[in-house]
Amino acid sequence: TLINAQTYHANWQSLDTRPVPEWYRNSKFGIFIHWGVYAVPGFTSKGNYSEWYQYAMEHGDSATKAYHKANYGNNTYYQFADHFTADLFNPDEWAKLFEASGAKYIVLTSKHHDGFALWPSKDATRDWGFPWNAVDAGPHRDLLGDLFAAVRKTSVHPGMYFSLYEWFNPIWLKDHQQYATQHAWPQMLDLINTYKPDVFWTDGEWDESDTTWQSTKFLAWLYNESPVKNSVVTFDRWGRGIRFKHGQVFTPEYQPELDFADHYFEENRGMGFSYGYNRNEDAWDYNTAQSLVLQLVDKVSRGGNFLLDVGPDEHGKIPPIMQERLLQIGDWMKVNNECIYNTVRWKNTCQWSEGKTDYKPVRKEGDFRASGDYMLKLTIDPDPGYAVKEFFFTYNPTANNLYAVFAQYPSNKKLLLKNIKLPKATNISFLATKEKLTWKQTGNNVEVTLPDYDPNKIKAPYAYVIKIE
Ligand code: FUL
Repeated sequence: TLINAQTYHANWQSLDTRPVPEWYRNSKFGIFIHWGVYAVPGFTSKGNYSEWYQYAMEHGDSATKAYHKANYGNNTYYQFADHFTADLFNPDEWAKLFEASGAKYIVLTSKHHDGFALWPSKDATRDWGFPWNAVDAGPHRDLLGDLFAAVRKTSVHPGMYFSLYEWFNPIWLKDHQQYATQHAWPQMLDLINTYKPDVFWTDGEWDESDTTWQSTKFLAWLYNESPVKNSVVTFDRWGRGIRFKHGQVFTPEYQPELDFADHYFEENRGMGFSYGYNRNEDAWDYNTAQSLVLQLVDKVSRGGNFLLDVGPDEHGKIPPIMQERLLQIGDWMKVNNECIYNTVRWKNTCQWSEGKTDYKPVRKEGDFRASGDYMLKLTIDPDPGYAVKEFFFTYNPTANNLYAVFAQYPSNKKLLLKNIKLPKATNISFLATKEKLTWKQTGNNVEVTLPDYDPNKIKAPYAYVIKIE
């Protein structure tokens, strides 16, 4: 589909007809990066977002206030910029790590709600009245430009997050409309024209209407005239009341229970509870590799994408536990990515206990931001002696291949796919080793016999895949 085959008008009716770019739909997996001055304290109480440090400080969050007092006395949030050194930042290493994870795009915070710009935004320094971007202050380096350049040497698409509002910007505090016109709008044009991102992920929209932000005017320009009009993907955070209603890709945030059969979506979340690095989190607050792989598969089986966040520290290092998770996902992807890339939602997204097809992830009791094993609770039995009946399905329409993904390897080596009729000539294989499997149709069901499980043959035993072609 030619994305620019038509002219888009500055209203949702027209803008909503723009197809979601194919490269993005086929990519399925992206890396979110929340990096900024908030990485210096890198703190919040468990279950909260550390990138909200300044807000928590100013609005009297007791844990943040106590932490700040004890470690930084009367220093202001703005003084953190001096310690945001990025002295160990190696963009080529980051890019290689992202590529190794199997992700196909990144979304870097060009600017979060604190207004600090990771690129040399003259609008930032001018409107704040002091150096407030990564070239004028802190690392004195165009962090965004350098990461984009590195990523462009790989198979990963460069993209950025952009917060429309800024909590304490002097102009915002005075007049929202003036702020939108004088500050946010020129910054958006600057970012698109200078860095030509393939992903433009707005946020911080909720305090104003799409009229104040001039969202539809911006999108019409972006889709019709901008240098990325053919490639760029956008989302649904464009003004109060717009999310989950208008815009290109819907953005559930720690909301795994939401399903969008009729609209493209991308679930985003951190590996623990926060987006920015939170040094208060422990190993057990992080999702396991298996949980993250299954969450990716869950999104993909519903036809969506998964945007998984990392929070680098103030030196520019991605915390090793996050690196490790990305590498683990990558190990799994190397063997199994065929069931991820270029797939769509099949008629059944999953088969759950006893043939149900309406499985929904559940949150752990009492947790707003469910930790990772919310789904595993339902599925993982380390050694089921019975036939496994729980699957996620993904479908490649071009090749006409169906994939069934399951999380436990049964000791009796049996799988039972319910209500599926397969032609006699169907081939079923074990994706990790390409071994051909025997199967038989019994009434409405298909019984598959797996190979003997040899852990040496399977590098990343987080989820197993059979290919039905
Ligand atoms: C939210 C923000 O407030 C969070 O800090 C984070 O950036 C998330 C992706 O979007 O609405």
